[in-house]
Amino acid sequence: MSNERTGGQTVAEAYLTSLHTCGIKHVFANSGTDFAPLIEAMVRMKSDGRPAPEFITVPHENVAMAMAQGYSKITGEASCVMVHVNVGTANAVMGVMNAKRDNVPVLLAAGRTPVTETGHAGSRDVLIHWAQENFDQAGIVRENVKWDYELRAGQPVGTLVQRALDIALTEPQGPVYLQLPREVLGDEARDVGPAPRRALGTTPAVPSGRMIEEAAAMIARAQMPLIIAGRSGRTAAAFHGLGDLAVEHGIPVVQGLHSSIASSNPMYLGFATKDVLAMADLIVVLDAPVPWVPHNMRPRPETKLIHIAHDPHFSDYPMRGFESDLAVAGDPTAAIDMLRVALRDALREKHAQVDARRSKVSELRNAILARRAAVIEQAKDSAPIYPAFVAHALNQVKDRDAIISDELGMPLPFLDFEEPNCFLSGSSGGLGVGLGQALGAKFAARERQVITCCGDGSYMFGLPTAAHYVGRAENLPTLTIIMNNAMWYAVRRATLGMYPDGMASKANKLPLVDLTPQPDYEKIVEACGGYGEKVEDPAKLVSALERALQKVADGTSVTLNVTTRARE
Ligand SMILES: Cc1ncc(C[n+]2csc(CCOP(=O)(O)OP(=O)(O)O)c2C)c(N)n1
Ligand SMILES: [Mg+2]
Repeated sequence: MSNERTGGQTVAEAYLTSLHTCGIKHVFANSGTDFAPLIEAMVRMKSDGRPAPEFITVPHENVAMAMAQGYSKITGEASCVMVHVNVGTANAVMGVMNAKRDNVPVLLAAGRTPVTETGHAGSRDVLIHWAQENFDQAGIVRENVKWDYELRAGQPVGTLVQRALDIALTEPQGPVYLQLPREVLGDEARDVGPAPRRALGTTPAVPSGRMIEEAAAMIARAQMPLIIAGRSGRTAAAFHGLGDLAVEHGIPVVQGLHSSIASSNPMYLGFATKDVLAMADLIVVLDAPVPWVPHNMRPRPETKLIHIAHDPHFSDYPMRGFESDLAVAGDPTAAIDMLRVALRDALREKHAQVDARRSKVSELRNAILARRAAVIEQAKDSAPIYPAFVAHALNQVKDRDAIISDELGMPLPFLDFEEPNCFLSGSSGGLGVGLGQALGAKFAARERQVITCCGDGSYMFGLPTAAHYVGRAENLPTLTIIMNNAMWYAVRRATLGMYPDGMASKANKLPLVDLTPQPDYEKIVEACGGYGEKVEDPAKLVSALERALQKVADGTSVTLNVTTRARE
């Protein structure tokens, strides 16, 4: 074994080279004693001028995983996080769960505490090396990753990095986990494995033409088809393609937690409601694991249902019972294009029907917009500030391609988006992702405005000191809007939803809901070189937002602590 400068390269060096060759430019990292061979390798490689990914210091794994998500969602590329052995993995687990449900291709790597007590340069040399050994370290994350493996002595690290990324990037995409033992990283690299000869992942499977014809025929037989768009808008082509399909064929679209169509599209009807669902006699569920919540609303029993997704049965969900008449497997982006073309034939004789539908949709849309305007009108002078009014103010000041990293508090039906990849939400609800996701997005698109909208609870879950530290250290200025209702409103709503006439509904203060006394949240960013303001008066909101966005444009991170009403 040799890890002398003049000797052969170490596995750690080969690992860094392999990441670079596979297109990983940055690693969001939180280090420990297992990183010794990597840090040595980084310094060696830099002094030799050998290319390697840039490692970003992120002082909490939760923030690192959230940054990876923001980065991948904006670039469409794989991202990489590296953490310290079992304990770092434990802190990263919630991020892994979020990445799994959002289908984000993250390579999470973790060191392994040395397993030998003597005999290697990397053998145990501090007390914690005994304490940090688990019988099954990957077991901590196994349920929530697509693949996990431990690099063994003598194995080609490049082959494993490529395999990990191939699997993460293959649809349905998701996180993978690679363990890198310290002794192995410090060994001399014998066989790195061949460099990749193609783009990693696989070309997504295109839906069968026959199934698309069948879907088009079913749509043509319907009086009032409806599209429920889930995550399809994560590709720009699908975002624009769905808008074009809807307009060309007069099919209304509602969406869930993701932005899948331009808010100004004449066929866009906001979010699924009981009335909209009941109106449809055919629904196309486009890449949506949970198109509606049956406990609260469902389509009519005779309504035909078509599900289109890479895996329309969402086999990684343990329990899921949505009916379907047609399940089409394949790339939603391709499906939209194919359906748009197939519908030209299928609807050839149906102009009158399509026109009637268009005018019905336009009536419904006008009613939605009128209701929205009425809420804003009623809210405009009211303090504490209505969340809908914050959304309305934000629509006025944000750039057309501004990125919103959302985590509770902001009522989505009031936010407008015209471009794809402007709205980053989380579907699995592991709180604490908003701030880090915004940083990852800014890292990926420094030229764009990036704004976190989060509840006061979510702000604390997001580890603001760690997040604002990274914002300053990496020069990633963002705006954070705290929708501060001084409580965990979602918990209150859940209690009153389950027991509308229960004892809790009559109590003044509920246990486990209140978040007072409140910290001066706006001061936390100031401790990290940023600027903070508290906003209590709705009349001052727009000017506060404008001031904040100007400061962000000038390079300073800003937090606006907005006192909001406990309601949607
Ligand atoms: C890691 C984690 N812990 C706890 C929860 C449960 N939870 C869901 S919403 C919520 C309250 C969030 O409060 P806040 O961000 O202030 O938003 P609000 O509900 O007040 O709008 C909690 C605690 C969760 N989803 N994730
Ligand atoms: Mg709150």
